[in-house]
Amino acid sequence: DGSELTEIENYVRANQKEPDADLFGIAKGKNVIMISLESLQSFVINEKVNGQEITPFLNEFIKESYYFDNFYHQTGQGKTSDSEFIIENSLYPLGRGAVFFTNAQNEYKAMPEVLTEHGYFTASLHANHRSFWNRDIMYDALGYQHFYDSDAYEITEENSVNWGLKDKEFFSQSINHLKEMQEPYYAKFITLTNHFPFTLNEEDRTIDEYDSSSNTLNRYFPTVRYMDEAVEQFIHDLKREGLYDNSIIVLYGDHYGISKNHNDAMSQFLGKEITPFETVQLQRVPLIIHIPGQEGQTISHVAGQIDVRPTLLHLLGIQTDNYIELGNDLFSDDYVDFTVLRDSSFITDNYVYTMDICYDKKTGEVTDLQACQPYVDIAKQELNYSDKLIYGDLLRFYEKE
Ligand code: GP9
Ligand code: MN
Repeated sequence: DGSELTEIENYVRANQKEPDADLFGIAKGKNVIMISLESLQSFVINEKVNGQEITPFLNEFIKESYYFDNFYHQTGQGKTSDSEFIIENSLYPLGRGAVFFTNAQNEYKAMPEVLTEHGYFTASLHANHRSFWNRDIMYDALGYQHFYDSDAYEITEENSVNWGLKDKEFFSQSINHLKEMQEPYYAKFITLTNHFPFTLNEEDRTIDEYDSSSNTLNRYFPTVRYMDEAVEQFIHDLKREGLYDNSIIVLYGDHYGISKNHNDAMSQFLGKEITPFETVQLQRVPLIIHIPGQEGQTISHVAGQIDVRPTLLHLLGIQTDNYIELGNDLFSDDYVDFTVLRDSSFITDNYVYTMDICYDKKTGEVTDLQACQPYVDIAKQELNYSDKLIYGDLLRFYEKE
């Protein structure tokens, strides 16, 4: 009811942080290009396999971008759709099921809707059937004006692999859609090739597979490299079309690609045992924000997908103090290092808490549970508030200018 919403609103307001004065509005009126990088985990960034760089393009691109190297995915069973939900609402996904299916009839105030109110054209581009993950229904609730789904692409046997259209084809065909959009636009591109089971045509494999007991992990590296090349090609095309300098480009990993089932092989690759602490650290995915005219910087704040929306809206010069968001602006001077994962694990600047164990973040050693205790209830409360908002459809009661 209304009183629950008031309690949550008070909590949100109490935790809200002032945006950075210099960066607020730095990208005002620019196009926003979001790129969802399928199953991309941070452990491949600046790493090699068989002596070869895995993501040579991204490794260069992060040097001229803001790169967040302690950024965690917060998805649950809804996988890609959960990542979309978190990023566009600054709310958590659900502990069970996919919110895209279970609560698509809710009232939201998602980023596409907010940006529409600020004169943006908003679109999602993804070469899969529109009903997958219930996107056709949920995108209306999120306020998307257009969905370029598989019908908007030329998909053949030759240009497809694994789940569908190859990423390089997807991006090159997407350029035409982009050129037709009214500016400024918010365009979200969802890649697909680097998806389990990571199959790739021989001619697209430019680095060798890894050699371990897990064929899944072995195949992961060449498909990650393929996606890296696809993004490189896209950035190149954006420059060629004169679309690069007028756009803020946000790239993020949607969720993990390598599950715990491959811990032995993962342990071989990383050269260390995969403890519960390491499992949490493996939930890091890249977040890269490229702003024209800004120099690159690596930022090591402990952060999560929930923080993308306030960060981005502030860069665009849009105040967020009237919205119900559970994340915070990563550029705020007052940003607090604290991120909660969907399974109630959490990370602070000093500790990692998971499976009722408290770890020292710097050493990975088990430490006194008391050290983590103050945050346990806060983490549960965050998730609880988010669940209440979704299950109670509470945003329908929320009306603010
Ligand atoms: C499907 C794509 C992949 O459209 O988003 O979904 P996933 O299995 O990663 O959630
Ligand atoms: Mn995915």
